[in-house]
Amino acid sequence: MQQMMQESSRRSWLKRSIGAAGLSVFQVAGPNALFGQSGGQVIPWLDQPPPNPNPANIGNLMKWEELESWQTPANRFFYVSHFGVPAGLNASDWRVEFAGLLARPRTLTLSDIKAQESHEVDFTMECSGNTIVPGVFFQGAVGNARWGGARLAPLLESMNILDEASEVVFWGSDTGRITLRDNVGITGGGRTGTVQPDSTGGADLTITEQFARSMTLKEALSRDNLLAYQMNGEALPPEHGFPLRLIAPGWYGVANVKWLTRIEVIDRRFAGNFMARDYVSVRETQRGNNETVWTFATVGRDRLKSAAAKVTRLGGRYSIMGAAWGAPIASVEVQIDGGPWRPAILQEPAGRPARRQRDYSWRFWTFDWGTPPAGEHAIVTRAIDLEGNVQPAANDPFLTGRVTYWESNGQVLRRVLIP
Ligand SMILES: Nc1nc2c(c(=O)[nH]1)N[C@H]1C(S)=C(S)[C@@H](COP(=O)(O)O)O[C@H]1N2
Ligand SMILES: [Mo]
Repeated sequence: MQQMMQESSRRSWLKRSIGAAGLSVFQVAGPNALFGQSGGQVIPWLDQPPPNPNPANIGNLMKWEELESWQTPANRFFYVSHFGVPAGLNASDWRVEFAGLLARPRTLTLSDIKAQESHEVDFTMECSGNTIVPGVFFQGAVGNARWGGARLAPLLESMNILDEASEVVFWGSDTGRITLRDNVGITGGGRTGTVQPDSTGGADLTITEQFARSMTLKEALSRDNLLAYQMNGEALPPEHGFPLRLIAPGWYGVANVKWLTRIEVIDRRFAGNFMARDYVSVRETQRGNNETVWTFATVGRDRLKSAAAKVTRLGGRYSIMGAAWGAPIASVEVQIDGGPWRPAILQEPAGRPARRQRDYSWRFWTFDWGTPPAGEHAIVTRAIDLEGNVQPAANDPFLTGRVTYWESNGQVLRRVLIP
């Protein structure tokens, strides 16, 4: 992910966007009943995202102009696999070990998990690396699927969680080499680590680390968390965690550990690579008299967000369509060329299930733009959740205080040229 932003610099982006502007209107026409439209010609955004900078580990990034279905087909759902897809995934001998502070720990097969009562949750998953630079850059690492599996909480509880337990670690089977700077201790590299002197007179330690993420025990025991083996009613595809993954609705993608092999209950904070070094939001804040305080927070729960997906033209009239997610959505508003905020209409597309205990899936919305004047226009949207929280402006001090790009849920500005 680090690499993703470096290579997606503003400058290289701008070059490409000038090229894209020359295209003017292209034809991505087709029926679009989903957004309450019978058809229409899609006007491509002037600000196109850069190509996927890391195709080995990131794929199927959504093209917003092509957003058509409320449920994202599994074979078009983005994936982020930091260490690639593990080789030799096999359902028949898959085991998930429950370990640590449990009085009656067990190791379960996939059949054991499937023998539990099955549940489904519609959950829009977004990678917290999805990032905006106002007006220029937006990534398509977001999708909505119906995940199916067994509830985690009753399984954990059946193994008698010990009193001192406070945290649960979810381990994937995938591993990668991780370098810790200046970290060589008295035992050197251990059995498998390698030690490399660095330029500052210290030494770097490189070890093989398993992908892992943790939650507090209370968070892990949420009734919504699933040990999932299904995506949209089918077995999970390999790139999405086959045969078993954690689905933690309401959390950013990184918490949803794929290729799950071990669930460990511990009595302290877990500080693995993806909790404490990567996927850490760093912010600079001012306190009192020019005192600068840096804060560090691991990426956690989803944040309220919306984006325009596309502008379409039908019979001389223009519409804007998009999505809102990250929290239960109350409304979405659209601002054009810095004018007043105006309400969009929330859609209830066919195929959307009756409301369940908590809604974790995106809402689509439409906005009747009428007949805007020819020329370039800027479109900004903001979502408002059921508690009245408003998606922050891109220049909100909370967002601009950050020096990392994680959890960029600021209002997204898109540019379009009306011919
Ligand atoms: N084991 C494992 N789980 C993982 C990852 C990973 O690299 N390894 N990537 C995480 C990240 S950063 C994201 S955004 C989501 C993406 O889920 P998907 O690939 O099914 O879309 O998976 C998460 N779970
Ligand atoms: Mo991610």
